Amino acid sequence: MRELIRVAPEVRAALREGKAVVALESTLVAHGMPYPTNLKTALALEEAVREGGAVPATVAVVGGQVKVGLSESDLELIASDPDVYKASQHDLPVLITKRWHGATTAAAAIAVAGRVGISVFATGAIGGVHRDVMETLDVSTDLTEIARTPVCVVCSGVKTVLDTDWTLEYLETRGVPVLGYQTDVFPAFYYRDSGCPVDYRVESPLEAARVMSVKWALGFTGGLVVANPVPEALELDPDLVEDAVDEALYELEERGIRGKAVTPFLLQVLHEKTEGATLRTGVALAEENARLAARVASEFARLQA
Ligand code: PSU
Ligand code: MN
Repeated sequence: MRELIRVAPEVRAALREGKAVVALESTLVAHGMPYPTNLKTALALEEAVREGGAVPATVAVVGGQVKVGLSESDLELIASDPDVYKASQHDLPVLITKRWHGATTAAAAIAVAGRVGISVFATGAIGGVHRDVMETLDVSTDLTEIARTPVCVVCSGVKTVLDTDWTLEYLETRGVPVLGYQTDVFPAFYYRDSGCPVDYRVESPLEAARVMSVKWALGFTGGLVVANPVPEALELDPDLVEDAVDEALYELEERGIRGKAVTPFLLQVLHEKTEGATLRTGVALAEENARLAARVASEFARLQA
């Protein structure tokens, strides 16, 4: 049987030696922003992980093979090929069978990270419970995957288009600790305060790494969320964002868009309505998260040594 998951030599060596590795998704690159901004962003995220002291492992499906750690030509393909599929966890077996290309969502990247022994993942903001969940039953697989795979997810909260309260309820139900990084409130992606408190605040990467170690030492399954608010200097005006969200949700309804197209469509409309402000802030905060994830991964590696 052909190798289903191919781990890049640098990533494999780091894992073997117990060094820090951070997994990154690629949907954000393929379906979240235009070329070539997206390629630059992908490279900047990897660079931020290195600055934080870890090895980056961007996950994607290239010609039906899951790759953990991409070459520059893989990144170029994922960033520029219009036929790259948005691959969540449930899409992976099909994409492999059909030998297609796929950009992995948070859910798929976390699932793969868990399979190969990577303990920390970073993205901008995760998926969650949609505001129209009562009609659509739309809950992102990101949440179910975090609940079952032992990976610490560093993000700036959930996407602004979602219902934050319900998403936190769901994570609580599924036994996922949510830690505010130097904050008492759960962030709202492009701005710092969603209005929802977090149960626990951690002050340092080491404290987050300790909670991870203890959760898994107890034999508990599943992951954790470390919520890192966008830096104050970069945060957008909540009213500006919420107005754009209302308009985006209205357009979504008008066009009858459903399923996996929902999140990319909403983000695209936000970028347009805010004249690129959400795009710029989204890129900047993802870099911050990649850097913090690398520091958490470094502390975790030290605790395991
Ligand atoms: N960021 C973007 N565009 C996206 C996503 C993030 O700019 O499409 C993705 C993430 O990969 C996240 C996914 O995992 O959206 C959630 O999609 P859904 O709500 O369909 O599960
Ligand atoms: Mn969905």
